[in-house]
Amino acid sequence: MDWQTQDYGFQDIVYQTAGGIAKIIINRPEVRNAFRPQTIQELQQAFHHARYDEAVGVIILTGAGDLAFCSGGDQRVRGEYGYADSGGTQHLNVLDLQRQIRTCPKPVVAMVAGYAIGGGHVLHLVCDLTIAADNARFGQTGPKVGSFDGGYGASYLARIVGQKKAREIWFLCRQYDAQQALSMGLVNHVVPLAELEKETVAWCQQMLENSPMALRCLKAALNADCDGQAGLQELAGNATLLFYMSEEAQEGRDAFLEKRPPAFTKFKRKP
Ligand code: 2NE
Repeated sequence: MDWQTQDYGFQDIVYQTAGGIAKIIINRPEVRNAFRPQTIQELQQAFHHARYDEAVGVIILTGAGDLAFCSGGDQRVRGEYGYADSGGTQHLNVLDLQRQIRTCPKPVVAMVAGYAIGGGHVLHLVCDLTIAADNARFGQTGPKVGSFDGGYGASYLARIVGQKKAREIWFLCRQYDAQQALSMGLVNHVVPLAELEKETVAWCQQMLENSPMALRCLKAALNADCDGQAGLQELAGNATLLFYMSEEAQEGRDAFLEKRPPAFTKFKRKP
């Protein structure tokens, strides 16, 4: 792929595009791509760009280098109630990023080489698909380092791997290799490290051939199963979007603007 780096002034991440795909790379390999608040803010901006870029249909989230996808929150800037930004304010803003990935109407694919650990494991988890290299290692560390993610990191994990396995992953803080992750449904596919990007791009290109609206609604529908009223809102937002595109809805708008009664009788009541 002829990746074009988009210059948004990012320091902790790299944002690239090519052939309808946006690739967002966490670029802090010296700390196994751990995130600090600035990293999360830049990731949020990058996902915003990818969402609103009509040329982008699929998004890849990955980490720089072969050693890690992401090792979670940067423990060096962890304060008394969150991760400190350059002004000293402490955040847990990765939770906002998780929701942004979930509600992004385009498929998000985690491309994992090396460690996806702690909050980095949850980031791959909330992506729609995960393609793993054969050197990938997965796990949670919270109970070892004085942290936990009781949101998607717990409940969505349990939806994917089952309650017993989710408790094992969190309570014992073990690491699992790519084949183990595949066997418990944590990842979609495992490939040799050298083929990771080629294979991930192939999966993205196959999705790009399919109906964007169908993919969008399916993502919202699959989310709605887990996300309660927020999930229903997301799904229903797509129903409203589709309705707005119809002649029937546009008749209501036009009638208001033209100061006349709406002529809805011409629209069939479908069985
Ligand atoms: C990721 C892992 C397993 C890698 O091990 P290894 O042996 O390959 O590398 P090493 O030597 O541990 O790490 C290389 C350098 O990266 C730093 C290390 O301190 C080391 O630095 P130097 O000694 O070279 O100076 N590094 C790695 N991960 C870091 C991190 N998260 N923060 C700051 N520096 C980090 C191994 O490094 C590991 O287990 N890392 C810690 C994983 C972890 O516990 N993450 C936090 C979980 S809590 C969380 O993410 C979270 C949450 O639970 C809820 C809300 C928000 C965040």
